[in-house]
Amino acid sequence: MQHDYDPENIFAKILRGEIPNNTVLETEHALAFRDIRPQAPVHILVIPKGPYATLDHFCTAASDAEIAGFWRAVGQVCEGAGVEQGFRLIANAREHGLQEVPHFHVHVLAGRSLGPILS
Ligand code: IU
Repeated sequence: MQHDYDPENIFAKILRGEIPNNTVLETEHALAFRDIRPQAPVHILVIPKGPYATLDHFCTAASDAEIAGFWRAVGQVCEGAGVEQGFRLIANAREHGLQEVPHFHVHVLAGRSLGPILS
């Protein structure tokens, strides 16, 4: 599958320092920051630093070091403050996944009971 990446998307601008963000964690391969429209008391987005549009793009095209570094950062966020009672990860992709920002990101939601998503 061909994966296109738009370098002008908002998260690319955040990574280039062109737009401010509320950083929670920054590592060699990942940036974690607070969502501007939080859906839970804890709503953190974790993004890889490389130019990947979706989870499938990232997991098929990124290096092992990038993949390991990214998921290690997700793990650190999921051990952070406010996540002790559990969390949910969401990764939306493309049109049917209602992905708004075309730079791969994982939502970490926590801080309240999140309710069922599958019935
Ligand atoms: P989605 O998975 O692409 O649908 O989610 C994008 C998220 O990015 C969404 O929750 C927005 O509130 C969030 N966001 C942000 O944190 N900062 C921004 O400048 C923009 C979107 I635009």
